[in-house]
Amino acid sequence: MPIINYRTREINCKIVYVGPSLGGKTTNIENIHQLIPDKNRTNLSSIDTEGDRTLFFDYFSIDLEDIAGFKTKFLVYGVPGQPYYRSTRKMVLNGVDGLVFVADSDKSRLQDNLDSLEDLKGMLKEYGYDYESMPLVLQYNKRDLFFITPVEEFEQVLNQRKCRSFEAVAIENNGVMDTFKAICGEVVQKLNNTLAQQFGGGMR
Ligand SMILES: Nc1nc2c(ncn2[C@@H]2O[C@H](COP(=O)(O)OP(=O)(O)OP(=O)(O)O)[C@@H](O)[C@H]2O)c(=O)[nH]1
Ligand SMILES: [Mg+2]
Repeated sequence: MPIINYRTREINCKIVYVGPSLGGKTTNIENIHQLIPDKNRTNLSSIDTEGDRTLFFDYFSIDLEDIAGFKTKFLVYGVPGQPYYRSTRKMVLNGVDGLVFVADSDKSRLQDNLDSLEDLKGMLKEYGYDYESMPLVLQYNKRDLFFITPVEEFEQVLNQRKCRSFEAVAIENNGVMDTFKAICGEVVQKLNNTLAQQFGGGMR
């Protein structure tokens, strides 16, 4: 549920990139950040990284135009994928409104993708969030590699909810914005439903 502050008339929607370590979450976030005009976004903080591996989290926010008199922001986070950093991942997931699961298409990492999804479901449950109704988009990244998990297999084992999914090559900025737009759309749609329930009207 997005944070709606009626006094300051602000709405914050939190989008979190999850998935196995080295799957491409930070690469997605860096590319999105670069494509958003400076005036509409904060700097990107990649807090505590070691080489390619995020040890804390990635974060930036985007100011949208005022919607229905509310200043609306998307807060974009990327968690650390390494199993060891579960407590940090869980902290970042607090208050999440939408998820992008970045899967690594490298065939040898199929089990890591499955483990990461189970870990995610477990953390959402611990917060009392409903995985089945949470806005979620899947991204099958690294389609440029030679030995890759076929999309049909990913759809069967990772996408039982039949969410929207995208193939991507994040290092070439391929599929990155399509994925991001899809999750933004889902989050706004859910926000609309919430506002409509509360006021009988929503956002356009
Ligand atoms: N071949 C290939 N490499 C990619 C692609 N996307 C990202 N990478 C590379 O994969 C490595 C890991 O990418 P990151 O974006 O740091 O992965 P991450 O999911 O943030 O990893 P953690 O922070 O450890 O959870 C980097 O060397 C990227 O350049 C892709 O589409 N194809
Ligand atoms: Mg990272």
